[in-house]
Amino acid sequence: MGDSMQCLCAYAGHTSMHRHRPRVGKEGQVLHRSKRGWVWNQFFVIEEYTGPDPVLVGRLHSDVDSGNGNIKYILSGEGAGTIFVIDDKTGNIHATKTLDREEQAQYTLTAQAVDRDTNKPLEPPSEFIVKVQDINDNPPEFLHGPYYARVPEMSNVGTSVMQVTATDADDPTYGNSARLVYSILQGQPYFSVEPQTGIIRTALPNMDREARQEYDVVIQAKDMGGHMGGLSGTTEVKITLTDVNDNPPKFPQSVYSMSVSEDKVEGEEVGRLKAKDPDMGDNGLVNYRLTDGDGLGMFVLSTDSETREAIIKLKKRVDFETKRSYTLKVEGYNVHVDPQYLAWGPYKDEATIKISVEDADEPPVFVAPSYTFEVEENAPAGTQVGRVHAKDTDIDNNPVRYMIPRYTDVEQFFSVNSEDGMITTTRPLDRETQAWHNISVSATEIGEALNCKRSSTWG
Ligand SMILES: [Ca+2]
Ligand SMILES: [Ca+2]
Ligand SMILES: [Ca+2]
Ligand SMILES: [Ca+2]
Repeated sequence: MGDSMQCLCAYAGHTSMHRHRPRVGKEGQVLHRSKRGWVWNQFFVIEEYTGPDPVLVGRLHSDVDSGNGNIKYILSGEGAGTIFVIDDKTGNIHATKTLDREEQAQYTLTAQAVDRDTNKPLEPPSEFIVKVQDINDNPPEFLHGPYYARVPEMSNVGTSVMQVTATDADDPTYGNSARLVYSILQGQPYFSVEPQTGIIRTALPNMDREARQEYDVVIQAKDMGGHMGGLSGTTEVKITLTDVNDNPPKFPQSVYSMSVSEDKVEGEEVGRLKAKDPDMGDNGLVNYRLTDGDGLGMFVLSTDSETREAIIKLKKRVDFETKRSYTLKVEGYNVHVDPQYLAWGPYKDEATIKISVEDADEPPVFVAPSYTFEVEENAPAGTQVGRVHAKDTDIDNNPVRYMIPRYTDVEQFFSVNSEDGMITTTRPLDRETQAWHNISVSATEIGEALNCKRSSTWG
């Protein structure tokens, strides 16, 4: 066997379509043995081929084969005898199964030509590779979707929200089967996606969380460079706008009317008001302070930590007869202001509170807290002892009626004129028996249940 005879050739089957494959005559691919080894040593089989007959992968041929059947071609290696079968006479290699490149992209096999009778090698064994040629049979997939992303409201157009990435199981090194282009199917005009990178960006200025907080965006990845006929996959991206402080507090009314009765004591609640702020958390937190008004000394302001209302309370008791109305100016302001949105401020609002003082029906008051009268012993019944006097302090100035409660003068030594308060004896008194009589007189406003008792002491 001279060198010129040492040529084992192989011819490729019809389904091989690799564009880099050198053309060798009309037969197609051939494995050609030279002195230094196989000139090229790859077969190509297209994946997922589902024709009626087994695919002809290629053909081994030795130059020493004269066609009389003396040569036996032997195939060994990955898939030999199962996936790849060889006709040992003709050297034809067929694939018996459908191949999936994404499962196994290539097979390493060994070709041999031996003498059919002696089994002596006519050629040294040589390795070659069957490459499974890609077709675009895998759509892009977003393995990590659905996605959740957050971006501050009012972000500038083009602010990056997040990057989504799809994977494609097809061959990235060959053709466009795995060349992906991203597009946005849902979510315009608010958001956009960069076709090459999958980076989602804001696309509209002044997106306002207080108007709308959630966006359901759908991103598509398409292979074949996004062209017609490509396969595609989609994913959902839930985008939430996060809050910034872009709303100043606002009192719903500019003037609030409240009233307080003069009989209320210090610390009593007079009224509440609340400024609205649609922002969230600290951005919507409103504090209050009294800034002005003639009621500054009479009222105090506190804040209900739960309802965030301003509470006006009495600092001192008010008196209807002295002053009947007060004014307060209340400011509601954001504690946490974002310097970026200062121009939309000021982040405060002012309201006026008008507080009217209500007249309370106060009981009549005796002119003196106590009275001391004298009367001689043995003075006849009906002797005038003295006069007590109580006044209604209210504006109405109702008439007052007097009486002596029975328990303060059990033996009824005295009587009082119910209209003018004159106290008289009912019988002569005996100093040696009792030198002092302590009695009480009550004064009652006509038509009211209020009364006031003042003791009248007589000795
Ligand atoms: Ca594929
Ligand atoms: Ca693909
Ligand atoms: Ca705010
Ligand atoms: Ca906001």
